[in-house]
Amino acid sequence: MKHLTLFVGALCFIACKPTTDTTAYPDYPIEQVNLTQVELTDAFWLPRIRTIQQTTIRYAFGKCDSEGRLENFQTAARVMKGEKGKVRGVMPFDDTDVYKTIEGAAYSLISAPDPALEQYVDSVIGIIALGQEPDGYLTTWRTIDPMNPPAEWVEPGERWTGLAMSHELYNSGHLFEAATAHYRATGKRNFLDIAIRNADLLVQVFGDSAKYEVPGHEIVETGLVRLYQITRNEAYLQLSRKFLDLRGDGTHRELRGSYSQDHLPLTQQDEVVGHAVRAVYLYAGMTDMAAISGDPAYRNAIHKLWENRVGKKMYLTGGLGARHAGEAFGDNYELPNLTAYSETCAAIGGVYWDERMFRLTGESRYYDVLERTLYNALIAGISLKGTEFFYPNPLEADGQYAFNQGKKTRQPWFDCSCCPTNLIRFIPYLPNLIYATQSDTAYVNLFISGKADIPLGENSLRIVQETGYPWDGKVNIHVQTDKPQRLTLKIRIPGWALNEVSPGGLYTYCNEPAEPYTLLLNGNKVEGERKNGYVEISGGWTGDDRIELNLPMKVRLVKAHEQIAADKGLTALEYGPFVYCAEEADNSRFDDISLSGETSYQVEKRPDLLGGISVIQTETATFIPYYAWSNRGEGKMKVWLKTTDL
Ligand code: FUB
Ligand code: ZN
Repeated sequence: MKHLTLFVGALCFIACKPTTDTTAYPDYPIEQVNLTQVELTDAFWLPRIRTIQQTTIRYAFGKCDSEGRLENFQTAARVMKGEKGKVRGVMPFDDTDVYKTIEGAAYSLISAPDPALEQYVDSVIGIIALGQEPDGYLTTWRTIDPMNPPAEWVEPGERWTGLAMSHELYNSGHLFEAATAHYRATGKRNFLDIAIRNADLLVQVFGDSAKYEVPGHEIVETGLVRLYQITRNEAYLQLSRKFLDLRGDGTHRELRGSYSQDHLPLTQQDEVVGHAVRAVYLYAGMTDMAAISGDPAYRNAIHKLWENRVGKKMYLTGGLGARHAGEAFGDNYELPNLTAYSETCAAIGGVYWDERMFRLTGESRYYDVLERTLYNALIAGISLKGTEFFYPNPLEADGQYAFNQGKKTRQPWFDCSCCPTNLIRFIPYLPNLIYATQSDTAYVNLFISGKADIPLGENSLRIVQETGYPWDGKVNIHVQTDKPQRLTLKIRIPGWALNEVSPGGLYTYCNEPAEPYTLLLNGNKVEGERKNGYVEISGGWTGDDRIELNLPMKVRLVKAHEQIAADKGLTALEYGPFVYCAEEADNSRFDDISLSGETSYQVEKRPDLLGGISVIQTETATFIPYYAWSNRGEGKMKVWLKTTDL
């Protein structure tokens, strides 16, 4: 049965009025400025968000339909009525692709209202409701045919059997994340009520004091918190906390080991380990708990984990996960390039974690890593057209190794399509990450053109950003208030503009920096110390003030820590927030490319190439931003290159 109708209407990128209380994360000291308040005009991000809205969401719903993900909900309904049924698809978490596509659609509906899309989403939610059991249980494969799971690595049996791999709680987690996003976007309860019925069942089953189970693939922890933040039902928060507290505690159950971050109590963990996506979702959940409960043990642990990640286990691109085996983090400094895993989902999870760390601490270093991931490992995951994807994101391709689920280039979809649908849910969510507030302080964290109406207690602030970032380092920020006001504005100065590749010293720049940044307020230079990475402008705003930030951009050469064996004797190129690479398509003598401190590196704008990029040009080679590679078919690629004199 075909469910898909065309739904993309006219886009009208206006900031719409929130239909519900959209106060996000009231439990963190710092709050996001919700995307309902932000209207983008940005030349880099707006086209990308539009591509997701106009192409990728429609495409993914089509795949969910043609590959049986929607049908599974209907089959589950028939099975509940006594008929026999067969599961379609090969993953126990295929249901989540439907949820995640709704989540992306919901965020997109806030910035671009589209009644046809909203109606289509409602019809999909109606189909999901069919597959929910009367007591709230919702995992279609188990309802349809519990003795015949879709994959051989899933244990057959009744509900909750083999939780380590069954993905029943992972399915719930994505359900909660998507349903809360949909409720915030539309004010409708249809999806939220499905989530609440499911969460109430989880509370009943897993909240029981005699139950000592922990989820397999984490995400239900953050999902429950999101649901708590909307419903204020403390049972959801308590269950999330219980899942965290039980992990790694072998008193009542057999531990699953480090693949599942289940080898030590979480508050004693200090090394990021195991399945990378599971891990970063877990650490985001721990950060929620540190913020909400204020428990210093969780706070202490997440700081140590974060330092380990960025100081010893992160790719230059922000990518996470060194090993294909187990889709996992490697040992400290184990960061191979050709065989890097760096799953797109892990980059996205890393960003979700970084953003929480910022809201907990107010330190810009978390945004430095977030930005590095965003412009490199994360957007590399999707093609310029929006319909081809990477699952792993290696930093080298030799034209031989089929790194992307058996292919040497991007693929239109996967049997396990976690990465495409994660991009769908993340990219339209991005406007939430540009600004933040704390009492009478507003933070500018990302440089993205657009307008934002920023509530600050009794007051409010309108910010208009105009910038050519990330290709250009000049940012004009127009600050408007209704009347003169005393407020503080904190503007993030990116680490790359301060000669720091990333916190923790895993990578360092090895050529001369550009000129220092400058910041002018109404034409006058703003001097003074940065605090926590921010230039702070406090005091009386006149109602109409202009800030000009200039982040001089220059081609930078980067070296890796000497303990990263894979990068020994090699150097990489960066320009602004971008990591660059050499791709065979631009370089006929690809195998001869080398870098040197003496080489002259020219930056050239190429509006005609790869959707409009700046290339770095030397006498013998052309380099493109890493995110743009593999949009011209198979071929070789390298981020780290032989270096003659550095
Ligand atoms: O298990 C669900 C998702 O599938 C994981 O997050 C990905 O790593 C992929 O294995
Ligand atoms: Zn994935």
